[in-house]
Amino acid sequence: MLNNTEGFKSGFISIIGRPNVGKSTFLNRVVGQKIAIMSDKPQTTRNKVQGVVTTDDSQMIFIDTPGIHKPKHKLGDFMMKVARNTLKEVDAVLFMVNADEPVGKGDRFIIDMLGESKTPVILVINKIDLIHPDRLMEVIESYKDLFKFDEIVPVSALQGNNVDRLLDVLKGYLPEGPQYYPADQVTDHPERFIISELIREKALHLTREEIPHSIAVVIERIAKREGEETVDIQATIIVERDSQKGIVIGKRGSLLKEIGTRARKDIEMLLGSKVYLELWVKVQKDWRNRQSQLREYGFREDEY
Ligand SMILES: Nc1nc2c(ncn2[C@@H]2O[C@H](COP(=O)(O)OP(=O)(O)OP(=O)(O)O)[C@@H](O)[C@H]2O)c(=O)[nH]1
Ligand SMILES: [Mg+2]
Repeated sequence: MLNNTEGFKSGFISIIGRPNVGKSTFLNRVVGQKIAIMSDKPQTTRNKVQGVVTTDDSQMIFIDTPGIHKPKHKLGDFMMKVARNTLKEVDAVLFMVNADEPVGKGDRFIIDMLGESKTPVILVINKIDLIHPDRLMEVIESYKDLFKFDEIVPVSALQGNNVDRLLDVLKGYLPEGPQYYPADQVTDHPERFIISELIREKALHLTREEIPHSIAVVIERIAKREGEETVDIQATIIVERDSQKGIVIGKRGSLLKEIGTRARKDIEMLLGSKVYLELWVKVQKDWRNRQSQLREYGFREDEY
């Protein structure tokens, strides 16, 4: 903790919602840097990802969480525990929904969860760019009576509409407190984790059906070349079946190459140096249901 100036506001804010509503897009938008991966596949985020936003008179620590869904694997159980546990330790909750979808069973489930806590809850209606402005009132109405929301704020995380207003509103709910992180720090996640996520993101974007969900990425080695600006990275993409391995590698290695090319660009942006990325693919049968594998790939319950 760096100081405890009077009048300075700070706090932790959980972003919670169904898969795919735009939680990670919102996090990246407010911190102004890509720290959480995004995709149009549900259940993209698997761990909690913290993003820090510091202004002259406040510091907000946002916690992006895995989308709430019915778990079908041990990995899913882990993801739901992560999302639920963040609710206990925060000063405010952003409950995010998609303006372009009707209230669903998943939303009601989350609302029941929120009922257990005394923390302020702000309903964030995201993706307003997808609906006609005339429909907005109707969408707000459909949520208004489901819960005693402290505020309802419509935004577009993708385009940035109304995001500043949401931050202003949110500040009003934060207690006075210290600056927890240095002003220039945007996340507490190690680079190693973000690098593995960026590789996973490209694999998600380039595959379909069950494959995106079957992928994990393990970084084997990161080393800066002596006397050069180049960083060598070796990573393994884990899949669950032999058939998936073939698909991820692609014809004569074409898909794996494309994943590597796209990931390298993002990693170079992150590290600010040239990157030489080497990717391997390995089968680990049914890893999403194996506790030991989950631990090895970084899904450690004792850390949450
Ligand atoms: N049109 C539009 N699309 C958006 C907006 N915000 C997010 N998206 C898109 O919605 C999809 C899901 O975004 P994510 O940020 O990965 O969603 P998430 O809620 O983190 O999803 P999970 O991690 O799976 O729970 C992506 O294709 C985004 O580009 C928005 O404001 N408008
Ligand atoms: Mg996400």
